[in-house]
Amino acid sequence: MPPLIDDLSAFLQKYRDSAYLLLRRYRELHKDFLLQSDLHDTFEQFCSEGDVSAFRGSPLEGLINAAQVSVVRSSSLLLAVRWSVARWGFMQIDMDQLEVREISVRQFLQGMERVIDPESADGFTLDLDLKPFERGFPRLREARSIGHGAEYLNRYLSNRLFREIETGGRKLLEFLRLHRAGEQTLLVNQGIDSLERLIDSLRSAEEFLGKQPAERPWSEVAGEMARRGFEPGWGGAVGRARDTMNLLSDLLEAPSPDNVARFLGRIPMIFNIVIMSPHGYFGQADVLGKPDTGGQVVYILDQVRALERAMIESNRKQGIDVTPNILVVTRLIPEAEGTTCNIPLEPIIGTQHARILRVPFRSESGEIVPHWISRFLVWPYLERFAVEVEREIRAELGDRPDFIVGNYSDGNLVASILSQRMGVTQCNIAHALEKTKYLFSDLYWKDHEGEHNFACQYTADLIAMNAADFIIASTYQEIAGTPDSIGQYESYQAFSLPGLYRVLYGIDVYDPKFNIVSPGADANVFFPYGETQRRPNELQNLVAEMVHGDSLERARGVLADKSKPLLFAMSRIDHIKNPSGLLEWYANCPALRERANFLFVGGMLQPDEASDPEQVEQVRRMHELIDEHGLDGQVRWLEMQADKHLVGELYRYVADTRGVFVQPALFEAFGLTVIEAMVSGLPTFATCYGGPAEIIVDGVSGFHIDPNHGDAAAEKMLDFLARCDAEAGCWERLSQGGIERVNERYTWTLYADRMLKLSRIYGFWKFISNIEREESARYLEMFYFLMYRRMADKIAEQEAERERAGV
Ligand code: UDP
Ligand code: LCN
Repeated sequence: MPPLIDDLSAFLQKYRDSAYLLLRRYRELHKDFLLQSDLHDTFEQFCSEGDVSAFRGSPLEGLINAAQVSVVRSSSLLLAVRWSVARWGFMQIDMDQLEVREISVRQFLQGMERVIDPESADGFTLDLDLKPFERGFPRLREARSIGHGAEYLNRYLSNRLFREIETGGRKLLEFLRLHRAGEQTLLVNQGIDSLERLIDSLRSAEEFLGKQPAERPWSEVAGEMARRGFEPGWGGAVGRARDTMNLLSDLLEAPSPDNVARFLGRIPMIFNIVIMSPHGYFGQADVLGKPDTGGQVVYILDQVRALERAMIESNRKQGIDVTPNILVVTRLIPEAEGTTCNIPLEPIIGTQHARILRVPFRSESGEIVPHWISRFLVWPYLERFAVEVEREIRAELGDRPDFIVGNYSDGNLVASILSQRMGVTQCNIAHALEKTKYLFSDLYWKDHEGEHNFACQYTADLIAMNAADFIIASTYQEIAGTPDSIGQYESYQAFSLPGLYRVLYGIDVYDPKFNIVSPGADANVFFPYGETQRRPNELQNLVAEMVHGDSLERARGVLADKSKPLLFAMSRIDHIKNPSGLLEWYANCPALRERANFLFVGGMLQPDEASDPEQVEQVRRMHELIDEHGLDGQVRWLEMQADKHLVGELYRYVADTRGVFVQPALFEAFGLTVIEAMVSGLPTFATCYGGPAEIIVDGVSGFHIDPNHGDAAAEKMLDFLARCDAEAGCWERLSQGGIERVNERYTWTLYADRMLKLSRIYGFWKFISNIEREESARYLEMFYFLMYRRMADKIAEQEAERERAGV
């Protein structure tokens, strides 16, 4: 609970001298910005030194503990205070007068801007504020409901829609009349032209169907049903069709969130899906490890297979003979570097009809861009790309799609352009937002121009987040963080790009558009080590040779004592993944080195094969550590492995050695490797920053480690391995805990069912709320044209300049 300003003022006045001394300490840190740790540690230090017992449990301590960041300006301390999940307040303390007052978000942001760009802070700056568009739109109230938007929306819809049952019923009928599959009319035909007619026809149809055997196919009653005004889509057989009609009758009589959800969940609405993923190398083989190419590709390919299965099954149940069509749309790269990224259309393995459609990036003059482009530089191409994509998908599908899914900032922006142009329901998936990865990357956006271009990216994010009908997050923390840390989406609520614009209200994580739908791991590839009959012998031998063999081809280090368990880590080799951090903890812990070998799979062994300076640094550092600590007999480093069946066997092989998996990232948005390792039966130690903190229940299905405290992390691993020696069944308990956790929560079947349900619920919601949404759409359009486009053009100019200069 926020302390009342009056209580705070009274406290500061009562303990004036001590409070003054504490605040002086903050000034003496001589920093413009104080982080949570600065505020907290200084407070603790101060309390431990003097007789200030009154500070304990005081309103001042409450304030300091909740403050996330503060700005020190002469005698003022401005604080951004997070009272609870995504509930913010802003305060100013006069450190001389010891007076405190509440300030607005604008005043706080201006305070930050004054440090960086005083002229623009006090000048006339654009305030981006989407709050006025909230009018009348529902908002969740409880932090625990965040991420369950669809459930909330069902409650809201059943109330709003049927507040006046007649109006609600008519609206629903209008919606039902929209549905078609190609030329085929679905659900209701022209014969049902009023709510009264619908209710009568339903009665008659239910009575008729009630006399038929449940298993009788719809085709045999289709004629009778059409006479009553009903077309296919109610059920493949009489039993299911009757059920669906009962659901609708119940809903028209007494709507409840449950029957709204169940009825909408059955409506055949989605036959054609477009999934946007422009950047990187999107392919089915030999792409992982290429720049900007990682888990997102794995996620989408698995997602497509699961969605197609679920759509086929749902069509079958509803009695619709339509083949679902899924197109993954990505960039065509003529200089494909040994991948298939130069092929315009490619069937997706393991599906019946899904395809990858590749469309090139074009320069302003229309020429195809031949080479790969970093994800930080794609912005100038996206609008032209979107227009060409629209033409291509209409040609491929013969129509507009029913549903568009965006991925990452660029894919989400293109999805919102297409959704707007074609009037299609849009969903966003972030995978990883960049904003929380780099401290103050918004405030210091100018330092990132040319390389990361975050200002343009965050602008695209704001547009796409607000345009999306719904947003899928892999975990709760991705949306709203934890009680102590800020969520990735939450960080877009209020921030400033000094000199460009200031966001007073960018996105609200209490918006019911947010839903948690977690991905899974491909169950055909990643399965428990104990399922020995499923494990191919040849792969087992190959993996044994790779890990415990002596060949140094594309490998470094040969394990001297092959009987030890393995500490296994696998990731792209970059700064945020922190493989060199883990190697350093291992190197500095002799007991751990004694107890286990270290296996790292990822990246490249030669720094000159790396594609960016961060990678070069990681590769160099890994070699340096191995040299410095003489680790060649205890460490085996294999270059990244692109064959997923081999990777699946690697996890299981490590489990055979009674080893563990370690994921030491400084921050991990979700972490597919974490669930792959867990479901393979490997006890997993993973970073406490990001998704893994939620995936793993510490001590039950794995362990959390803090990458900022490597010694403690190494101790935790050592302690576990020692316990496994002393206590029979200890390793197996954790191994089983991980398998169960993944099977319960992280499977593609769960994912696809929920995703399809959401697309129907939000499709209906979009239909109902279309008029109100137009207002914010116009505002966003303006923002796109006046802000985003300008920024994208600037990046294009920068790049052209670099090219001219031959950089
Ligand atoms: N991966 C792989 N070979 C490697 C390294 C990683 O096949 O050498 C796969 C891994 O199995 C996982 C994906 O790449 O499916 C990485 O996804 P994650 O979400 O862990 O991280 P990202 O790379 O997306 O940040
Ligand atoms: C991107 C990341 O950084 C990972 O944390 C995710 O697991 C991956 O995308 C798939 O969503």
